[in-house]
Amino acid sequence: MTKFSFALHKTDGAARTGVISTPRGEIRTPAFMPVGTAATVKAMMPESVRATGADILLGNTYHLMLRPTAERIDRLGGLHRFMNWERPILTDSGGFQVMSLSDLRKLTEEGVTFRSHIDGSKHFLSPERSMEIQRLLGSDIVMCFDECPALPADRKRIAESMRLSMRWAQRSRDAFGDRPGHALFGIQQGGLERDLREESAEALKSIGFDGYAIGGLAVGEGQEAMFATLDFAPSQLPEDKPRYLMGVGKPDDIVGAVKRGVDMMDCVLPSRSGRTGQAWTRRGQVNIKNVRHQDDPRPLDADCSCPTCRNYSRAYLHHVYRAKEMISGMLLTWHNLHYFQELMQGMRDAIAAGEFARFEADFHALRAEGDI
Ligand code: PRF
Ligand code: ZN
Repeated sequence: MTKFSFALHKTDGAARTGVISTPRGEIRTPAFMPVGTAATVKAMMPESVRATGADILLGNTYHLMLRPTAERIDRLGGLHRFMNWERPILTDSGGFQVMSLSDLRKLTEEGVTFRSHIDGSKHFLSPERSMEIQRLLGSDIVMCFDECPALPADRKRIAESMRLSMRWAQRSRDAFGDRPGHALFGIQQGGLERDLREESAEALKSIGFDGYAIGGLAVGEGQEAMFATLDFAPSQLPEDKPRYLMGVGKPDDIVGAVKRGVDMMDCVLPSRSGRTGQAWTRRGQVNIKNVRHQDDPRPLDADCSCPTCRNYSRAYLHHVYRAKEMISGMLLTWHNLHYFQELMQGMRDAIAAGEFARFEADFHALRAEGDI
């Protein structure tokens, strides 16, 4: 059986390209993971998600434990079977979503008690319970249970939270056990501070993980501060293991993160903004709601090969958005996911060719031209 492994093929500056091998298939890096929170990438069939170029999806412990529950998904054959996606799935551990979505949270050394945002029912998550849920789901890449303060926060709060997350990382490792073919990723915390990030990286490395995430960024600090942190954080983590920047981001965030040594990312942006009338293209954003599109026979992006751009006009996309037709979210999400995956493929090719600097310059130059 294929075990979980990571092969680094080429580096260009700090940027890296390679392949993660799992029993459910390969993940080409740098990789963008579409978000399938509730066992669906909203508005997309799984085969369509694959057609955009995705190698792996992200699922959420928090949402699935509340509805339809991990035990039910297990009885029905696991998350892959349940949602009809046979390729790799990474699941987030729940702590971050509890903090951002649930009501009435109570955090202790043991774990976190909270009320569901759906029906107010009471639940408990701990490193041990999160590992159990992610095992019941059948997740290929399991995330440690962690906690992360929104920024700005004071240094003392960030340090204490990071140290709690490191104790939880050890408990996650112990509870995960030895599961060949499945991976457990540690999550670095420590806000924007180099020494706290270093302390966190050392703690994780001494426990030992199959991959290492950079958590606690894109939580209100802004792109400049995030990039300043990414100037040192990836190099504090092992070179021979995948590095995953959680919850990032916009196309320019993604390019900047890859430039600084990140291998994996996830974000709701392409799917969520597809449902609110926002399209992302190589020339920048298009707001399909705008009346200027109502008589426009051109595609969203004449250079895009996705089904939306090959077959539909801006006028049609504008109309179905205005008419609140379901196909609106479907067509824009497909285009957005296609664009994000094409961006990743472009970066993988550029790194392999030793031309990442040129890729980055072209990326910014085309967006600066404007007039889309
Ligand atoms: N931890 C976990 N999930 C996350 C984050 C984190 O810090 C973030 C921060 N951007 C997004 N998702 N477990
Ligand atoms: Zn398109």
